[in-house]
Amino acid sequence: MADGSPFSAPFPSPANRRGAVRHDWTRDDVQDLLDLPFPELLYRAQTLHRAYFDPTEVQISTLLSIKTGGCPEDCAYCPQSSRHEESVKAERLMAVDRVITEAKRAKDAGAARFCMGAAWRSPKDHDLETVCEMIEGVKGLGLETCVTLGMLDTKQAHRLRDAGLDYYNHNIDTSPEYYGEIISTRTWQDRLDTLENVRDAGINVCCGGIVGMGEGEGDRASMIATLASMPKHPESVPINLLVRVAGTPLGEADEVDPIDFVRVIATARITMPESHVRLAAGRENMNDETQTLCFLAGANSIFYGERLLTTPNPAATRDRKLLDRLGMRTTMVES
Ligand code: SAM
Ligand code: DTB
Ligand code: SF4
Repeated sequence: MADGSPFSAPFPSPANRRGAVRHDWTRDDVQDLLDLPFPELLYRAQTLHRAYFDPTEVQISTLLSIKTGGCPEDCAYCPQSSRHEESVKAERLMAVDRVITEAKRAKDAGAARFCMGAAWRSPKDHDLETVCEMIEGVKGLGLETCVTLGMLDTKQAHRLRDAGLDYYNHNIDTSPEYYGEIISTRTWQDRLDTLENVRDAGINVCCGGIVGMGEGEGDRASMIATLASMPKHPESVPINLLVRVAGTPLGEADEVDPIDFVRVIATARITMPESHVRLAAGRENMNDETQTLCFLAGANSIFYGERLLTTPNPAATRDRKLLDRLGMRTTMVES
């Protein structure tokens, strides 16, 4: 909890937190939470949120696509896969100085973390060296660093750790049961292996999933149970609402009931109370009231800035206005 918050006093001190954090969540346990009456679910989520965080504070991360398009993988949701009809145009890996310029801009706009994404199955060794230069440069600005580069082996994870990387993003995306409907070019076990390599290298883990890919409610429970039963919970848990991009197999997926989406956020908050739960992709198509419910359900991180990787995100001015209306503030960066 940040020092100096006018709200510090009423929150329970760490000594007063109720119970140990659980790592044995089953799909049924999570389903029971998802099925709670909405007021009860939100009450539980808010109670835990307050025990661990200042509920008026939101962490902000800015994304940059450092290598766009031309990806050989077949993730059904992703506009960067070269296997889909209208995938985005493939570009080369960005130059280091351009990345640093973008990171400075993000810092000036108030971001605490700079996340760099590459449309790779896994990084090639010479590209990884360039990414390490980017990490060193971005860290030099006083920003936290995060990258998402696809699958990593142990050696690559250690190389990133040595470059000073703070977070690695690698999502499980959905439940183990539904996974095969979404991706065929890498296995569920491949995902878990990368996550383990990142964890073992001592890098913080950013791992979440996507809601709205045609999954059943049971899949949502199973996805959250998978995350919440990890021996150490991911430090950041991005919950993405599918951005439906025309030309991808999920371009015409059914809309998600906003209340159901808020339920997923609340369930992530309850099961992983120490983690930052990010209201990630999908805010561009969400009204202020739904986003507000997400914050009330325990979301305490957002992607900030006009673009995600290839798709639009709300303008920073709209986000500032909403946070001001709510009397909320962003986590400040030490510099
Ligand atoms: N290529 C790397 C990989 O897949 O691991 C890194 C980049 S990839 C774009 C990172 C994550 O973005 C995906 O795992 C997925 O969860 C999320 N994502 C991609 N397209 C999305 C979409 N249309 N809507 C919501 N989330 C999306
Ligand atoms: C995450 O969970 N969501 C971000 C980030 N991690 C890399 C990506 C969202 C991508 C949305 C589609 C796009 O802009 O291409
Ligand atoms: Fe490639 Fe990542 Fe998109 Fe999958 S999600 S197609 S691996 S960029």
